[in-house]
Amino acid sequence: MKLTTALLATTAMAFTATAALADGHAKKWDMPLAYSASNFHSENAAEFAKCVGEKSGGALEIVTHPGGSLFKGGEIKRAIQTGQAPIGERLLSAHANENPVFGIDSVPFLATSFDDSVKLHGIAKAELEKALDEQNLELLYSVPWPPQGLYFKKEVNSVADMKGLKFRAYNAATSRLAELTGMQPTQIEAAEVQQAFSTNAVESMVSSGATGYDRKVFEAGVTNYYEVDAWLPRNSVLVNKDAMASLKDDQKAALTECAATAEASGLQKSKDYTQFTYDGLRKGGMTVEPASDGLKTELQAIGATMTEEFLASAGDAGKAIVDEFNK
Ligand code: PCA
Repeated sequence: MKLTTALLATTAMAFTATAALADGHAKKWDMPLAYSASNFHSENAAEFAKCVGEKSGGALEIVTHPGGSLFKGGEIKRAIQTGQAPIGERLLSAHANENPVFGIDSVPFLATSFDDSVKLHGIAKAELEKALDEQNLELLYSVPWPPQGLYFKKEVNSVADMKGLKFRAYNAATSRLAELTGMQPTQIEAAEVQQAFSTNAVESMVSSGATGYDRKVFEAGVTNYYEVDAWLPRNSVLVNKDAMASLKDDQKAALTECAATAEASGLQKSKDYTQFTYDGLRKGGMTVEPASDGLKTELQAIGATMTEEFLASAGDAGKAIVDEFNK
């Protein structure tokens, strides 16, 4: 019976796909991703792609390219804007230089938990969509990384202990954090993080347990992770507006439905991955612990400076989001 049902389903799918092929509206979309295939964002995107293929009856096939294999993280947004890729995933806060509101998820100590992250995103979403629309982009779904903490190759108990360290940054906020703690920032893609640590090109970074675990930084001389819960940056799946407009209703419906599912399942994966990766870092030989109260106090003072800087740069729109969030 099972076999018959499966066969029927396959036949139905093949039929729809044939219909899409016959009138020429079947499409294949390449989807660049910056992070490794085993990372939860990439796994989530692969499930999203499968969902779209099934829901559209084969009329829209999405092929994910993880690990920066098609476009590197830093190139993905532009590739989608210019139509070189119809769809892709990007850490939007790395583009805060284009529009400060893109950096809303990386303001230190504004939104520090998964619930906060969902709340802040809900408030900021309309403004983000407006900014993206001006760039020929549409926001399909967005998933937070786990809370951000600090990685070092030594024990660190204060900001003074960080002075002079070479620091791996992933956006303007992380570079600024390094400057304010006396470290020397360089932007490096997650895909190159292990290499950077093992060659001593960097000695520190701020990131989630997820990225340290995915990149096995404990094999590159990293010994300490301090839980700071400074913020939860988001990966956003973006679509080129012209590519979106070229879709038929069946394809559009599949995309939208699967995006809603992916936003929910991605959030759950991120939550589940947090403890799992802390355990993984420990198994790799690292010390994983909360930052000391003293260090946290110092970091919070830096966070206050960065919040002021964000408000000064992001204008009325930025202030309205922060005020609404803090209400
Ligand atoms: N990992 C990404 C961004 C935030 C995170 O947790 C990275 O380090 O590039």
